[in-house]
Amino acid sequence: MKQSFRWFGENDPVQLSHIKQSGAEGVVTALHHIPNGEIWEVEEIQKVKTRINNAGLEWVFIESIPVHENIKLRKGDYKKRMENYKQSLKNIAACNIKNVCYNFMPVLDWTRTDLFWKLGNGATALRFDKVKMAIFECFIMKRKNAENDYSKSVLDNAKLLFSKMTIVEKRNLQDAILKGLPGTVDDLTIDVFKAMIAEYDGLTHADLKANLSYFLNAVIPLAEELGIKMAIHPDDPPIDIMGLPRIIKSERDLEDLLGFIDSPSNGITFCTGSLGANPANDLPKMITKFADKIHFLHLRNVRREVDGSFYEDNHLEGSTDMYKVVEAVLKIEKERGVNLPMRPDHGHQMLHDLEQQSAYCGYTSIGRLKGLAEIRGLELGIKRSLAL
Ligand code: DNO
Repeated sequence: MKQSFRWFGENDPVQLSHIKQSGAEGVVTALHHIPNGEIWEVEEIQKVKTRINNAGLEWVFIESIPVHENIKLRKGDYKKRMENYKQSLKNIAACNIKNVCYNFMPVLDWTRTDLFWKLGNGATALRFDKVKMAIFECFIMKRKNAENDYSKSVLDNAKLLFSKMTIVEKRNLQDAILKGLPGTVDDLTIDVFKAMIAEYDGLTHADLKANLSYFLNAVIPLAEELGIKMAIHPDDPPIDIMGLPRIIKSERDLEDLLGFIDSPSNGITFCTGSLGANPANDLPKMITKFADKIHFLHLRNVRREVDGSFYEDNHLEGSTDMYKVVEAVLKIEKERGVNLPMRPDHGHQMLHDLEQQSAYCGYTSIGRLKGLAEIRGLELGIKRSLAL
């Protein structure tokens, strides 16, 4: 695996010089200052690339060139937005960057209810709590018919917890969902959020899949011509939330995606955290099955709970057998003769990072460093023992 670290650009407290010290050789980043749907100009791309190279690192994956909402909806100026997307692909290829991660989640990208959930050892983790999600949907944003999407026991717990929450706790929950997470495109208010959701009224899973297929059939031939690998990120969490359809949650969804257009450029970001939150997903089996369509790896481990909640555990613990995952990855790498870019993804906030409030949630340096180090050791051990 090509060990990498995500970097959020100039304002990221984790600097390129820190990433270099982690032992990673690759950087994963995006032009975060360019509004979603606009063209990435060569000059801007080159500036970031040069900074990364000057730090002795390589820009191994773009995460992400976001897909504009109008493309997901196939509405309004979606044709212009698709042309912009294609132009951005041409421009990154001109800078010799050939790997692009993207997602097709409506309105929200990744979602958590707790950004600083205390672990027993004093560190904090990201958490998705089903009961808190129900509180947000049913009692804070008051989405019509939201109650129908939750079991009676979750709703009962939600009512009880909501009655005890302080104003600050309610505000923190709202902020965690609407504007807490790094890498997401917008900071949203409830009103704007409701209006964005309303755009999806009546849009089914099949419709959204058709729109994804339409998008891919427009961009993948160009990507293939340019030698670019597109790698879709699975939905996180892998369930429908806010009444919105989510379509990249399971093995079946990934089969559908690959069937939309057969090309080496139509591939997957295999995120063991997102896919691992769905208990039906057998991750090592899926790695073996989708072998040559996996272009990028996000390795992290969530611990699932019975009601559908989960939190980000240590990278080698949690509900996913990371040994089996890395073993499967190393086998497909050997067969394909590739070294796949991997980033350790969400780490715990711990040690000195607990005092550094400016660090991005899930993207502090020490927690990710620990995750990377653990996975690096696991990789070495498996390689040696299997003589890979
Ligand atoms: C969260 C990330 C996601 C991911 C996008 C890719 O930590 O994995 O925000 O970057 O979904 O488009």
